[in-house]
Amino acid sequence: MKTSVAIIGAGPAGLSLALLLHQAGIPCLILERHSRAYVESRVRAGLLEQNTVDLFTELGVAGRLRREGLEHFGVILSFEGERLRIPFDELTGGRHITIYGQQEVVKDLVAACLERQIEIRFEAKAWELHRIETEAPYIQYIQDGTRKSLACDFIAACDGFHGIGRKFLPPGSYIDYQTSYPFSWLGILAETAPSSEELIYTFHEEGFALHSLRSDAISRFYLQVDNTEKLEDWDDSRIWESLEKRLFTPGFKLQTGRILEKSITPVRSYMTGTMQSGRLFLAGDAAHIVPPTGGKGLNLAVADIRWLAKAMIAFYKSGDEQKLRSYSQDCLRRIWRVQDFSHFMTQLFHRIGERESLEYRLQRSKFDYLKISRAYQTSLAENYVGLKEI
Ligand code: FAS
Ligand code: PHB
Repeated sequence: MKTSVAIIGAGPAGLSLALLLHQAGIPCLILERHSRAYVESRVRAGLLEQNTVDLFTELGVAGRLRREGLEHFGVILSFEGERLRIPFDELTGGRHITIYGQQEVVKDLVAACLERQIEIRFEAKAWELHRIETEAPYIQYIQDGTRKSLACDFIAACDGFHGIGRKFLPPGSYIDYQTSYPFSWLGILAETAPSSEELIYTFHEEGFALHSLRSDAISRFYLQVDNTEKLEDWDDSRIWESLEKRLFTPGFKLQTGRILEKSITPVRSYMTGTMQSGRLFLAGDAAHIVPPTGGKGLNLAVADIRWLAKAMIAFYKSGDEQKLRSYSQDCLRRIWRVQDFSHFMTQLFHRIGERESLEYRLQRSKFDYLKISRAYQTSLAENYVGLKEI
């Protein structure tokens, strides 16, 4: 079996790449280790930058997103109960974000791929990559207990942080940058009306919390927890009590309800110094992880794909290999910017030091400066909604 571009992973990165290549008439095929039901049910991100929505619109897959997605023109930052609203649209010439669950994005992209006869082989686990330094690489994968091969011109490893793509970059060919924060995020999806029309990021001496939403009947919350904590340490009442405390401000009423889903995700930064070797290209979480505080993971994956699709299309249409050669540095400009912004938001809102520690004083100072500086608010706003170009 041969295709032009073999894509590993049916997440936002792999699916978007397949749709862009198909739109340009370039054959591709996706190998996905899990079932369709599994990938469409994973509850993860929810914040889409305008660039991401624009890409999905260009691909003709944004119909439901535009009907059901929630456009937000501002965000609320809170520090020990003091609220500050950042009006994105005023500060960035009208740019804004859309709240729409990642599982809904994946459902829309999978449906579009299947409608357009883009082949996705579910429950097909890529196992080994071969001859990536030649013009005829191939993937060995396992499906239905049988080892199979897929020959191709290019391998796009869109297989996430725990995928195999990174493992096949030549040892010593790249620098690993990484840091783990001393806390994780406990995320819940709750059957309750949002307690605020906009997202609220809050610093509290007990820890960070985030109020997000999915619809007028579903809310999404996150709590900072220690890395040693497990889901069983957090029953529903403890979760609601903590959210109540951390989101408190006079007049605020937290709406509670049935918790539909719970997960704990470590907060970390990771990235490789290069995202390619020969005919192997990495995109999305396969190449980088950012702290979720900036709501960037999915958006960064889609930003990589814009570059990768452009490079592959140039190769197939005119034999031009320049964009393939510059793929990593084209992506890395935005990735470093997003790493820095995500680190800034993480440092600002999570409990790191004790009260009156240096860390706490610096956090307090940042928030006080945000309150008085339009320039500082504009910097935060343009990074939060996503830079148009970088
Ligand atoms: P993905 O991980 O989404 O997709 C990779 C795909 O490759 C998966 O379907 C996997 O099954 C498949 N795969 C892996 N190995 C394979 C193999 N060997 N063969 C075949 N297929 C293989 N980002 C935010 O912005 N905000 C959030 O709140 C947020 N919360 C998150 C919570 C969790 C629990 C996790 C894990 C991530 C979260 N993220 C969040 C980040 C997340 O949204 C990612 O950035 C986004 O999924 C990246 O998309 P992809 O790069 O496509 O990777
Ligand atoms: C979400 O709604 O899942 C979400 C929103 C903003 C973030 C992280 C997650 O920074």
